[in-house]
Formats: sequence, C-alpha cells, structure tokens
Amino acid sequence: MSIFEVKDDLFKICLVGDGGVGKTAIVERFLGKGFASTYNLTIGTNICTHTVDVDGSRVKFQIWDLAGQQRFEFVRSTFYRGSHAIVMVFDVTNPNSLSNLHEWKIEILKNLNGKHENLPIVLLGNKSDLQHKQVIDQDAISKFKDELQMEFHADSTAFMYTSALSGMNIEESFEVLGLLLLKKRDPKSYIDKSSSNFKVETNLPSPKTSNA
Ligand SMILES: Nc1nc2c(ncn2[C@@H]2O[C@H](COP(=O)(O)OP(=O)(O)OP(=O)(O)O)[C@@H](O)[C@H]2O)c(=O)[nH]1
Ligand SMILES: [Mg+2]
Repeated sequence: MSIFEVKDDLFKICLVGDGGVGKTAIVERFLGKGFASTYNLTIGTNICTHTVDVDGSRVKFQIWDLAGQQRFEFVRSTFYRGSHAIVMVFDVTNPNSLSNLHEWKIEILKNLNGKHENLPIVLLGNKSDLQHKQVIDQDAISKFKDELQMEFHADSTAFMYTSALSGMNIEESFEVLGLLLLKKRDPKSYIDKSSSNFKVETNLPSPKTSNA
C-alpha cells in the first residue's frame, strides 16, 4: 500500500491554515502530548494516526498536519489526495490567517480534483485563550462560514473556537469531525443513533465559550 492509500476503516484528515496558527499544537494536544510554547515550523507534513470513540464507534484518524508556510505550497499539493475531511485553522489574534483561508480553500478544491461534494469541513478559531488579543470580528468569521457552506454543504461543516494551550474544544472538534464523517459514510445509521443518544450541531454551531 502506498503512503497515499488509506484503508477503508481509516479517515484521512488534512489540517490546513497559515504557518503559526497552531495546527501542530492542536494535533499534539489531541494526541495527549501536551503543549509546547516554542514554534517549530512543520516542513512538508507530519503524519500520525489516532483512534477515538465517537458516538459508540471506533474512528481512526490518519492526520496530515500540513506545513502552512508559503514556501511549502508546491509540495503540499500532493498531500490532499484521498482526504475524507479537512480541518481549517485560523488564529483569532491574526486577521490575515482568516482571510487567507480563502486561498487555502482554493488550494483544497484544486487538489481534490472535484471530489469535494459534502466533504466534512471543520473550521477552528485557535488561540482563543488569547481573548484579550482577539481582533477578528464576528462578521468576518460569519462571512467565511457562509463561503464554506456555499462551497461544500451546510450539513457537512462545523465551527469551533479552540485552544491548544488550554486544551479547550480540541477533543470535541475531532469528535464533531468524527460525527460528520460517520454521518457521511452511513447517513441512516447516524440518524438512528443520533436520535437516541447524541445531538450534534453540524450547521456551524455557536462556539462553546460564552464570550466568543
Ligand atoms: N497562546 C496560544 N499559543 C498557541 C496555541 N496554539 C499554538 N500556539 C503557539 O503558536 C506557535 C505556532 O504553533 P504551531 O502549532 O507550530 O503552528 P503551525 O500552524 O503548525 O505552523 P506551521 O507548521 O508553520 O504551519 C507556537 O509557538 C505555539 O506554541 C494556542 O492555542 N494558544
Ligand atoms: Mg506545524
């Protein structure tokens, strides 16, 4: 099996967003490795796997944590193939990191060769522990949410504020992602399960924090 092939029971996820927004920190927190305050930029991509329980099912993620720096644009194009979902990350203290997600969206669409219909997308506003420095207004976020919903599908998108530093919403974001993937794979079973014991807002839910 080549590195680009993914087994049936594994979901390939690409994390995208500008250099420094916290993609690697999010993944490390998710893997239980804690938080490092030093910035070691990713070169190319880091790949890891992690299995979690989502709504009673075992969900295996194969996570491709892509290098966000511009200079890796060329090499990144080869990494999207076969992705089952995308996590788009911006830094709530850096407006450019949100506006640049438009370019990331174009890069994703280009490299998925049209295979993006109903692609689960989770948008994360990271570094939300730095609320005193938050400069991005809600309108800009709402606008980009609308853009994602237009391009993909309202039922396959979700938004959350996260902090890799505090751990806020890190596990929850992957849980939401897992639910979107399970729902896409088996809509009937998902509806049956979700009606009995799990409720998730897939249509770009409000952040879990009250002041977001
Ligand atoms: N305060 C705070 N700092 C964070 C958070 N997440 C990441 N950082 C810091 O932001 C810097 C960049 O984090 P990385 O995870 O390396 O960023 P990246 O998106 O992987 O960057 P590239 O690999 O270049 O694409 C590091 O110094 C992290 O410690 C967060 O939630 N809160
Ligand atoms: Mg990184």
